[in-house]
Amino acid sequence: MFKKEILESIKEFDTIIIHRHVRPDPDAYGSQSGLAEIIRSTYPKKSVYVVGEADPSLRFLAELDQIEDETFEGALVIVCDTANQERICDQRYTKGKKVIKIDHHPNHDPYGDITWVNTDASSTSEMIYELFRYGKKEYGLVLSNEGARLLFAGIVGDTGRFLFPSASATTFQYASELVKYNFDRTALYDNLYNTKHSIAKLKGYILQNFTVSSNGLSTIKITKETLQEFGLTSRETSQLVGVLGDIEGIIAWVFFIEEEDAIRVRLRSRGPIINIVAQKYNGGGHPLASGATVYSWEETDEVVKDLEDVCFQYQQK
Ligand SMILES: [Mn+2]
Repeated sequence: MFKKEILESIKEFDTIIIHRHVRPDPDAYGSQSGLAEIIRSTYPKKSVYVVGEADPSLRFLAELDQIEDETFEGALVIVCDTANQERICDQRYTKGKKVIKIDHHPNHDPYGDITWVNTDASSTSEMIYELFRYGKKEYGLVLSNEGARLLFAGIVGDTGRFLFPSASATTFQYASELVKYNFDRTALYDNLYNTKHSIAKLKGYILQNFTVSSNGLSTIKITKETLQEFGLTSRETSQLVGVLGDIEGIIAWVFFIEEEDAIRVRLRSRGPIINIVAQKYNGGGHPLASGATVYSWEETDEVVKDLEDVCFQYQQK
């Protein structure tokens, strides 16, 4: 139903502007640019733009467009992979005539004129591929090799290379269809999983220093000084959060990364529902992978206490 409405809107508008979340990841880039690629290939006469702040480490996926405010007048705006309005990168999305939300995070903020949310989807890129499959015949949608590369990258990124429980039979089916397109998968993986020396060394530091509580919680605190010592920014550490995922006895873990004026909280779990804790501390996300923000080290102790409770409850089951 939503898919039909979305495709009708795409057909109707001449200018389509596609957004995604701040601090983009491969799924944000993949769904945004993959959808743009489908629309451009299908309707060459339409003006399609992808907007938001660029992330240099994801430039191999796509280049973004710089557009004037006026471009938004009468335009269709599609926001991919973004649960809440504050996280939409480029807040001019409100200037469009119609807004569509396409996302796979819990729908706490159902913004937009059309909201298509599927929390069972591994990634928004998977949903975009589903949209393509749905409209292939009736709307004559075209998916180029480049579009397939982008969507595949998004799925790979959000499933941790098909490792997370979110990778369903549908995910594998779509992936098997996407790899039939002609793109260089090896080059894509090389770009996605190319580790800088500084990141590799911080990874070593984390693996040497982690601890585990009796409830199975591991807590990692990375201060500004540590970041400086390793020559890294807070943003660059995001790819390290999975590093404790396969360690015996750890059922949930949290990274506190000190930034200029806040402490970023990255939460991961192998069972306990941790997004309820994230929501309590200016954040949110998926039940087993979410993020939050606190403003002092005292507050991080509160977060740890809440997480210990959640892990304790989980262990009682
Ligand atoms: Mn995503």
